[in-house]
Amino acid sequence: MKIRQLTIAAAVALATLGTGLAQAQDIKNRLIRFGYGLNEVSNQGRAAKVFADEVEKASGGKMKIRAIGAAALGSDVQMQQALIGGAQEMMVGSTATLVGITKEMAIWDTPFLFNNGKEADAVLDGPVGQKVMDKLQEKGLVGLVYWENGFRNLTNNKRAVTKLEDMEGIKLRVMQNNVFIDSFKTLGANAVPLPFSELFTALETKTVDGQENPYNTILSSKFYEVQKYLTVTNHVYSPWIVLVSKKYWDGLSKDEQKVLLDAAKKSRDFERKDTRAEADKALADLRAKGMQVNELSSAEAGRMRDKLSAINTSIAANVGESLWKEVQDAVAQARTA
Ligand code: TK8
Repeated sequence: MKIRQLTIAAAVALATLGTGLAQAQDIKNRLIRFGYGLNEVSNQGRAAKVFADEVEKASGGKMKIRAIGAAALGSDVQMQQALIGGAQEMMVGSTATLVGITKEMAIWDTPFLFNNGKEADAVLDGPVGQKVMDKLQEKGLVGLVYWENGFRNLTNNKRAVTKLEDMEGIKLRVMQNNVFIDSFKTLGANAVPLPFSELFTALETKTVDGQENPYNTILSSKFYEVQKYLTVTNHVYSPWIVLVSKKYWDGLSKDEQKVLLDAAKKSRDFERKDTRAEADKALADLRAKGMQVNELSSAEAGRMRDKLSAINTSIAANVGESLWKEVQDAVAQARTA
């Protein structure tokens, strides 16, 4: 008897060892669709793969992420709605397209809010970043982490934009968000909100003259094929946010939630490193692909900045003065850290 019990105990111990810790945890077989807008060969695609691998590893192969890029599951806005309704489990996309759902998200659209990635990380990963993220819950979304989309720069096919007046009349695609529409109207452009998934075609067919996105995206989405001029404006830092459907999240065990959150954090750390390393190379690549790149003189950059500061008042009013102040304080703190 004794020996038999021992044998069973040994077998159980071996099985646990073999499949890892996941065995002892409350983890079921799960298939999770994780949608994103850019190509597989992009910073977004690479980080989605890291996320998928981490989830698989931490769950002992039980939780599988099916990462689906190129907006094959829909644009950011469509995916957000699918998550809220419970028809899709996860996505990563722009915070800017969430403003219609959670107005506080507009704080991240403040022009020239961050000077560099270090400031962005400190504020987004800090208490105020979490607070804004948590606002999504009452709307049916759970935010896990912020990834870096990056500092946005302007491209167009009409003319080299070297001064404020050059923006006049340029039909510029912007994200579906009032702060972006107002920002570019203020600068004199004709702002046209469109989903990212329609952007390449809109540029190709000349429905719009230009757009603005980080270097990495201009490269990975091949906008250089349909855009001649690039102006280094760095006018705003865009985060991406990794989201889970709240309906789906609430049905997961604590262990399963932890697998997703831990993997999301690992993917974030990878993504920011990768994105920054790529951004350093992307501008040279875009030049090599034939784009005509120009920087703004500091006087012109200053004029643009001054014009855009008019937007701040309306952002503060929309997100609430106290949140506005909290974010300003957090930025100031990150700046002196
Ligand atoms: C990709 C978008 C993109 C964003 C945009 O789905 O819409 O211009 O910068 O990264 O989220």
